[in-house]
Amino acid sequence: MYGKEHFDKIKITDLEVFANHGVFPEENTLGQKFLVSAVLYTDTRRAGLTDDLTASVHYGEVCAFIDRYLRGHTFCLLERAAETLAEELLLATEGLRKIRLEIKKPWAPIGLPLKTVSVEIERGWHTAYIALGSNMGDREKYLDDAVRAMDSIRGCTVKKISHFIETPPYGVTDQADFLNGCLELRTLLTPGELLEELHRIEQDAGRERILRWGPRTLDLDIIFYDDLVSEEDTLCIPHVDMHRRKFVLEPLCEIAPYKRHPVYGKTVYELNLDLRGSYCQSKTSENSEARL
Ligand code: A4P
Ligand code: MG
Repeated sequence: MYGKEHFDKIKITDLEVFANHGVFPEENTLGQKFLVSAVLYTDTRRAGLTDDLTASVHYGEVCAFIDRYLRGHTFCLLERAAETLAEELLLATEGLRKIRLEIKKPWAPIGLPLKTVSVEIERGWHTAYIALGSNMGDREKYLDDAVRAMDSIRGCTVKKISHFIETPPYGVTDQADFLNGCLELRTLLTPGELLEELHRIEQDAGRERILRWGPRTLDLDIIFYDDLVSEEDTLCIPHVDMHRRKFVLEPLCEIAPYKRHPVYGKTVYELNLDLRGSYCQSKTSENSEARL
């Protein structure tokens, strides 16, 4: 699990559900016993102070949901049952930030005596910041469509959007001006899955990868994903060059000024100030060189 937030826990232990999951056809027809345990990560403080159930996660409803879901579906694998159930619970339960889910199968028909076999997973909501850019065609429409497309991905909700700003090209400077913006995304996707979705949205916008840093209908980059540090070539998070890019920091500063870069230790606001400083300095030194 990424991030450093701490939550309270509501625990459900060994909820018994009679269902039909398994790779053998007999299992799918006869059914068997499953035991479900869950740790629900949430904030119980307000419920603790007010004694108001609606301020907390209702464990009775969660149990009923688990029972209904596992009896209403038939999966081959415990992995699939756990994965889909965890996702459905996170989508359906307000205030549920993370879940640890274990599904045990004490009667697993493997022809050997065992106490139980189980699959345990932990899933939760993450916060990602995405930079958007376009310098071809109807730039505003490309960015607006991209915001809508991101919001409609299953398990993704756009929480904040910056204004879009006009910026001169960075890197390859011999091209049209860009329209840039940033947004905050609440997501259940892993960083890799999120990148795949962003590539699909870029492709739907007719994006062609001809020249690195070249003109594009739509560019979507992951700037932060919680406090994750990932150093893979195909996915470098935080974005490797974000601290040098005014066209990223300006709009990001509008929606997340106090978000702290997990490696440099500075807030977006501070990084933006630094960039302005160095930008002014380089302008000054250019001018002083010109005067000499
Ligand atoms: N990749 C690695 N890390 C990431 C990440 N955090 N987010 C990989 C997204 N992708 C990431 O990107 C190349 C590969 O980077 C991806 O396949 C992915 O696996 P790309 O989008 O195919 O190619 P690109 O965009 O041409 O290259 P790059 O290096 O991503 O360019 P940038 O950094 O996106 O910069 N000037 C202004 N004013 N405004 C702009 O928006 N944009 C660029 C492009 C240049 N100049 C600009 C702007
Ligand atoms: Mg890119």
